[in-house]
Amino acid sequence: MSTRITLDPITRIEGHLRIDVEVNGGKVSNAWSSAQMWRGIEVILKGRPPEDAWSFAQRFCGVCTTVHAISSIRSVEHALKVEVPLNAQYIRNIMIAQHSVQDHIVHFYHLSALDWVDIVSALKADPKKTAQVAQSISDWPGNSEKEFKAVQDKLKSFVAGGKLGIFASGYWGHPAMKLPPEVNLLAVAHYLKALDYQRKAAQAVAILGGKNPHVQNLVVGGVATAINMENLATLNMERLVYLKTLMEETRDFVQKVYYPDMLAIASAYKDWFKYGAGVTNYLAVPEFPEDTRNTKFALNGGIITAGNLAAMRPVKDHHDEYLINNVKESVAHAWYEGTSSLHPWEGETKPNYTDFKENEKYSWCKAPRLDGKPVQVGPPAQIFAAYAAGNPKVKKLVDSANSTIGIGMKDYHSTMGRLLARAQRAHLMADISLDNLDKLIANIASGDKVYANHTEIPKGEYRGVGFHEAPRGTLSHWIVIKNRKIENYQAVVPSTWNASPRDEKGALGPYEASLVGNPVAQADKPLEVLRTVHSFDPCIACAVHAIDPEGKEITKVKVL
Ligand code: NFE
Ligand code: MG
Repeated sequence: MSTRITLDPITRIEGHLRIDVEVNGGKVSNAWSSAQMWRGIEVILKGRPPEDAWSFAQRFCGVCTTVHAISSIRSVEHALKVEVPLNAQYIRNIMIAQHSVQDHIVHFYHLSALDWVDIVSALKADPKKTAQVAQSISDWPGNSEKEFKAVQDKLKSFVAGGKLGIFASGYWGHPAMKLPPEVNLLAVAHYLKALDYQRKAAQAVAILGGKNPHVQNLVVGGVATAINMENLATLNMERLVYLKTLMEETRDFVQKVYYPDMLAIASAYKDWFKYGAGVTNYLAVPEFPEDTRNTKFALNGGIITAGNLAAMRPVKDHHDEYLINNVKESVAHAWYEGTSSLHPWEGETKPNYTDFKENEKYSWCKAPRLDGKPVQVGPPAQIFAAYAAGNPKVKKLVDSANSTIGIGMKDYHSTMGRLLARAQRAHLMADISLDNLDKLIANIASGDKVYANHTEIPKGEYRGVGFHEAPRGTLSHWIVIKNRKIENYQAVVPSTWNASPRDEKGALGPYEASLVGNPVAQADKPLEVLRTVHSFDPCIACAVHAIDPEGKEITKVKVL
């Protein structure tokens, strides 16, 4: 007999997501992903000046704010063939890398760790043994018995007072929770520490961007971060040194706390490398430009079909014609008029809400497809592309993790693979941030003080696309400019690719496909479903860019 479970809303994500699964014999046999909010910012952008687009577009989301500003400004620069001075590229690179560091720390500890870590079990831990475990996997100075004891005492007082607060109503004691009490206490302590370190990364973004979330320092053709080493200006030596200190602290947290914790959790839950593969076509674009025309990058991009790394098709730059020509968004099962599948430059956003109809329309999320196929985006795609291209830094990091855990590249097509690849990406981002800071300082020292190429929007018609490899994967903003105004604007966002509903051919989107085959031990506590959905780090504001529609009351499972 099959059981239908509706999880609505899924929590510990951004936005409003409903997931429906059918469970047969303790396994998921079918799944639907339904984005439950609509914003319509693509519509708001029409008719506005292209030079303002980035400032509106980054309001798609309050989580990955910087990324929409970057993609948007790149779309205008691409349309008008504007080069970006090196100082501006380095400043943008530091902002986006630090944004990723912040985003990945929050995802691991605050949004997904509690799917694997049993808070209540941490009460039974011996803090001394916890310190021994922690010190055996990392030399981070914060891992002391005193620290772990203090966290446990705090937790005990919460529980004694009946106030678990943010930790209330979790699936504590669930049979799928497997960590020993000592590791659970370690993770709870780091959960709390992570709050401080994510803030430091956000501060680094704000130093350069003027504000976080939502940076203020972009202009078409560069940045508006004035460089003046002699006087007090936006960016002087004092600010650069402070930035470096913050970025070194977060690097140490990522590499000596987050990364070892990730390896420990992956080793304890090795069975989760078997579940959650779903769509094994992947896309990543290259990121962290090192020239003025977006043709040379620190991290590789590529297209992988049916999980075949050996046949990876590199995406060498942000002008890749195959990629530009082969993206389409289907609305066959999405709450928009018609059943079309359109290229983003011809894309339409005409809402048509019908309520949840599983065989017809059931989501606000469009279904992007590459060459007609569903594609998974996100950290595994970037790790696969860079690994297959032989990127030495990526290979070294990944090979070492694989030998520690006892896995191979094929294991990354999974729920745990997604978490591991994200931690690897965070590890790389922490170094890339500091590397770009060194490059910025060296470039300024060489006498280059240019931070923008002044750009006027010309008359006529132009089309552009701005690619960016965001924390959740490949982001693209598509713009059509006509007579100095935005004629059309479409964003195809990482969570749109991954949260997408079925397309006109009935092919499941990545969330949906990844759930099929997942175990579910207790239908009223579908922890395993959450593990897989959370592994993508969903962001529905991005995916649908909310008016909450008046949803009908449905059978709900309360989830943490
Ligand atoms: Ni709103 Fe986002 C990222 C973008 S969505 S979080 O990363 O773009 O997937
Ligand atoms: Mg869109």
